[in-house]
Amino acid sequence: MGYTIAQKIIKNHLISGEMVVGKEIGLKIDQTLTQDATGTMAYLQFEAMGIKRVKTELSVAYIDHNTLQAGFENADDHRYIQTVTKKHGVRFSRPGNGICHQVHLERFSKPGKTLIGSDSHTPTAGGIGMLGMGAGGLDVAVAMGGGTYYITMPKMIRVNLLGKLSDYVGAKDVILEVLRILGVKGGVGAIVEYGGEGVKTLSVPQRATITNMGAELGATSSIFPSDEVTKAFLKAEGREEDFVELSSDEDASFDAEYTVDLSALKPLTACPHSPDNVKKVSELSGMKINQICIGSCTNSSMQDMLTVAQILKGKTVHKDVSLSISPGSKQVYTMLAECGALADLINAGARILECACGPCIGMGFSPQSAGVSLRTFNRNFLARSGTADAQVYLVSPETAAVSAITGVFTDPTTLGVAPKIEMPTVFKINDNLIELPVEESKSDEVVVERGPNIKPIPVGKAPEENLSCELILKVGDDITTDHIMPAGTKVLPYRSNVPKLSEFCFTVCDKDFPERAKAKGGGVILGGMNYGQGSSREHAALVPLYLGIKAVVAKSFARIHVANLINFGIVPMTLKNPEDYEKFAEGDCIGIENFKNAVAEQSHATLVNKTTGATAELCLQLSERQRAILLAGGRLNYTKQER
Ligand code: MIC
Ligand code: SF4
Repeated sequence: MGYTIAQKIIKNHLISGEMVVGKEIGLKIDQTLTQDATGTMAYLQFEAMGIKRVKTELSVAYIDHNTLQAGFENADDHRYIQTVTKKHGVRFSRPGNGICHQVHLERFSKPGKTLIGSDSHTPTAGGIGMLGMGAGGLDVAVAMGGGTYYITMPKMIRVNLLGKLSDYVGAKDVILEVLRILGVKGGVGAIVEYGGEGVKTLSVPQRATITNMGAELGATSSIFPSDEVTKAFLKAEGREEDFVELSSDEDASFDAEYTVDLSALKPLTACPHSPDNVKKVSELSGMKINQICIGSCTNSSMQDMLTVAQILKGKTVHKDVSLSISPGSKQVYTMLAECGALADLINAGARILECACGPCIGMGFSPQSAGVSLRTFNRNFLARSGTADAQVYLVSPETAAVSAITGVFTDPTTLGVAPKIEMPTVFKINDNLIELPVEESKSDEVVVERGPNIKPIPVGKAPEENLSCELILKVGDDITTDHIMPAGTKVLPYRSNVPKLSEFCFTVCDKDFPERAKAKGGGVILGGMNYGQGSSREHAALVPLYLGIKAVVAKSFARIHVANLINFGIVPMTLKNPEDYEKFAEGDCIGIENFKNAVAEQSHATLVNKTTGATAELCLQLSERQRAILLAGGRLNYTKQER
């Protein structure tokens, strides 16, 4: 039987395990990327491993998240990343060069190769036929050191694209439609491959919009074939030699198949507070809007920006709307300036921001109280914008730009024929903001600079023989890492300072949680389905570890988060019968007899509610390697023991 695109790449990079769905496999990683909000931790961990030089084909450190620099903290972390990468062989993309996924797509991504990044939207590279996966910073550090990256062998989902997008319907509407069909848990344990005759009608940046938001499906990755369109993109980037053709075999088999007819698609929006809460824009038409933000790694390419500029040209942004625009990269920004489209945006009244994550991660542009904000981003989780009662809707650049003029939710297709944009066939290439590392022989001369904001990383402990503690927090379904460890202007500066970060842990759900956890010395958390969806931030495991969390019991977990929990020695367990969730209340005394032994070798354990006498069966779905990591109290201890 033939292979899918992802199976071919996996086969070429397989180091350990069998390609059997659900089994753990180890992969060789060709490239890594980090960003600054997760990068400081990743490089601290890389340093702790004592490896002199990265062993990947290419590793890049981007500065794009914490660029507000309201205090010294971010600038200090940037300096640390700049010096540590120079020493150890990593390229450094300076602030101002753009958002990691956009720049990586333009300058470094290669069809057929593997990439892991300490950011959940690393599958953006799937737009070019690369297998990109989000991972915790520690996993990225290990891969930089030449270590294997472990995942569960995913099943394969195929989405067949038919026809061609109509005027004013964008690639964003395609992925919103897939999210409508599959939901935020629909891609868990799977790689989504796009195929069908509609593929060739989509440019690489459009494909990347679709693979980017595969993260919101919970998918391990998403991928497109590498074809003539890919070749033309690489040629425009002056990298034609990186092209290889890639498609799935005729007889490749998929675990599930879906079809999206591009020609029939209408503009869509994801309503608050989940990317799968999808409706037609027309259903909301006329709703008053306070703010619009265009940009992020989902929708900030030259094509997106030219589309927006064409719509705004000669118009004025509605008086009650504040519009921000963040181009995705320096390449896009420069080209916009040179072709005059930037002037069209400025003239219309858009507030132009630097090419960085910005409002997407709550770094500025928080909406007014209960404000309605339309964003071309990928996440509309509760409070992520920085305003607790804001109503964030995810839309395409087309819908955003048209609504910016009218001031109300507007279906852009009601405007009829869209103005045509001229896409350049050659892009502006200038990698002057990518700093190269020093040669290995000179690495001793580089002094790594560490600011006072960098605090030691908490280290886990081996599980206790018998677990006995409090159920310190009970939360519902689809808890995101933005609930566990919020971001935004007040919190992001402390990404390298876990004690300070702990003051914000879970405060979106329960403002007393940090104090309570500290006073009680931690305990166990009970969650619902898809616990830990969203970001790759390992802080969502590190900070609970610091607060004394020993285990998390949930109905199910998100992929990257469960790997992060294990990496830091917090034991993830699932409820065998999800209804047992009701048998436990916050504050109950709970226990697991022979806990350590269960972690070491049992697939089941019994959770006892000592307050009520109720019990629940728990499943420990762990590989031998994961058990060994947990018994060592986390991956750093485990790696030290291994040497
Ligand atoms: C996000 O979009 O949530 C982030 C910020 O890019 C995160 C990484 C982080 O928390 O630093 C992600 O998606 O992994
Ligand atoms: Fe940055 Fe937003 Fe993309 Fe995360 S989702 S990498 S915060 S632009």
